[in-house]
Amino acid sequence: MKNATINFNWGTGLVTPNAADYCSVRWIGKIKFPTAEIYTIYFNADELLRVYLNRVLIIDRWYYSAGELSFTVNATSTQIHDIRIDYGEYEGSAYINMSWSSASIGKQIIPSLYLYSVEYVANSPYSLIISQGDTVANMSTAVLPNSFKVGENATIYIQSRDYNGTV
Ligand SMILES: [Ca+2]
Repeated sequence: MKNATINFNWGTGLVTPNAADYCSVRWIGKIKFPTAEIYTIYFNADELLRVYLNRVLIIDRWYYSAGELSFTVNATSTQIHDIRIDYGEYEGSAYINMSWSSASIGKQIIPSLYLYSVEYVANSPYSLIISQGDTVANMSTAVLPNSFKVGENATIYIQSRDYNGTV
């Protein structure tokens, strides 16, 4: 799904096509700045949030919280930056928006004109079709190893099933 801007207020309604709570959304794209100056980028979100700019983790609030966080970018008008936004919702109200401001631009939702989508795999010969269904917790199973040891890798198998028992 492509979104023109990051500006959502779901209230207590559905965040994804199937879930209002205990869900997450990832946006991956590129961002360009219209002028060469220092920008402040604002994220106002309820509740979990991670933001990567040029593959560097800038905001790391992956726990229950809400409200606004910001960082600054010394921007040029030519460079295009990678941006990744991970958002998660536990319960209750849910929202996220992404704004910017600079000396010449008042605080505003970052316009779609400066946001670009990217494809995961360019020129792939394969088409990818994903069918989404509701996962039912009490029909799903997790298989754990007999023991865990600190410092050693462990493998956990999780099979989620829908109401029909379909894996
Ligand atoms: Ca919430």
